[in-house]
Amino acid sequence: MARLFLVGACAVTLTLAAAPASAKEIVVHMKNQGAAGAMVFEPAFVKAQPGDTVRFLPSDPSHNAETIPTMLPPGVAPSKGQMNKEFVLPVKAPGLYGIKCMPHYSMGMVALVQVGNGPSANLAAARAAKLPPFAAKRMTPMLTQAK
Ligand SMILES: [Cu+2]
Repeated sequence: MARLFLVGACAVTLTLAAAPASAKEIVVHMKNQGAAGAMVFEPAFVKAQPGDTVRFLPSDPSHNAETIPTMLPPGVAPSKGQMNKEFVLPVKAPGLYGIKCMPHYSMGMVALVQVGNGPSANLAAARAAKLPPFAAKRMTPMLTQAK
């Protein structure tokens, strides 16, 4: 009986460790028209904590979300969502994650996800990344706010 109780207590501990009570779900819409203009992620600058879920939704057609390889925390592999499909960005490692929509990258359709409170290990690298001019125009103010 005592042994069963211990096993139960361990299972509860493991469950709590896997899914922190504070884990949040953050939704980013992929839109043809938003407050910041045409072809936008909304919101475009997102702050998350490790273990949160960042969900990119195809609110309008003809978009995708994928990581910008030069704007990822050290050791994080690039990931890519399909066209017109939801994309869930894995945010386990702290740092900055640059996101683009492939068809509208040159039109400035980019987002930035800051995971953790900073300072991000890849802040300098992310600021140094070369982006197409319209993408850089939207990304630069977000990188200025990012820590
Ligand atoms: Cu797009």
